Amino acid sequence: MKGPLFSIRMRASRDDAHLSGAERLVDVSTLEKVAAEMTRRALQHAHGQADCIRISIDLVSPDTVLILPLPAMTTIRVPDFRSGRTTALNLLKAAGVAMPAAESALAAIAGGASPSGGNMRGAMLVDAVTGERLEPDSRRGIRVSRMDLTPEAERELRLELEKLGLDRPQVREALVLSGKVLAAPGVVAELCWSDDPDYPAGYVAAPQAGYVRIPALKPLGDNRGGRAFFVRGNRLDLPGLINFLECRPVLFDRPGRFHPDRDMER
Ligand code: WAQ
Ligand code: MG
Repeated sequence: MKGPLFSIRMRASRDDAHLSGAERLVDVSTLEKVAAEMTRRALQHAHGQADCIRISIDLVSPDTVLILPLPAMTTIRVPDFRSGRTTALNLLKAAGVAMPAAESALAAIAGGASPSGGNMRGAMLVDAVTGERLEPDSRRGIRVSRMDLTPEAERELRLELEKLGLDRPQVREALVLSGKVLAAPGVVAELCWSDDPDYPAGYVAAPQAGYVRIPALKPLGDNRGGRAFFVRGNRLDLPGLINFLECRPVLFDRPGRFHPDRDMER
């Protein structure tokens, strides 16, 4: 990467409902290419073609960029999505999330976490002890932005993922997003699954466990998905946390460790 970094963000909607979004941090020589890729992606989304696509580009001030390694990654094999959800709840519990809080967040994602019953554009913020939802706008949620891989880290990551048969944009983007979420002050865990009806996988991420993939967290064909960030701490600075997640530029300069696949515990 040469010269100053730019944050480039895309969001696409149809009939005012969120369709897709993307966020990258790139140098000026890459901006046009990424803008074109984002446009194509918005037009080809599995939920349908967008009628509104917004792309914003902002210069990032170099002294605010945090440089981190990606989290470690594991896959836990599960026979079906119900076992996947049980596995997710157990991982959240191990990360310090109270079981009722984990269960209610999982149920919210499963049922469409926006007040309209649809998917949120961003993530829920959930109190890990009480289960209370803390995001100021529960339709929009918290949108994590301004994070990316360096080009070298991207090459290395793709080589490693390729060996595992996992070199897909969904996996790369989710790893990057979870890496930023785990670096946020007060976050103890994340739960996520895709909103793409053809993509049933999701993950739980936590500081100790890293990024734990779960190949099925919903039935195929289901177009609901979402994210919950679990937070705790008696002096939690909510505005500071939201500002970090939405605005602090974070670049990942190397992959984390890759642990062998495991089978779910019975
Ligand atoms: N910030 C906060 N929440 C987001 C963001 C973001 N930048 N992007 C998406 N979300 C929320 C939003 O509610 C989406 O509906 C939901 O997450 C799912 O987003 O095989 O593809 O982009 O290891 O559909 C995970 C498993 C795939 C990958 C996740 O998410 C694997 C995925 P999607
Ligand atoms: Mg999606």
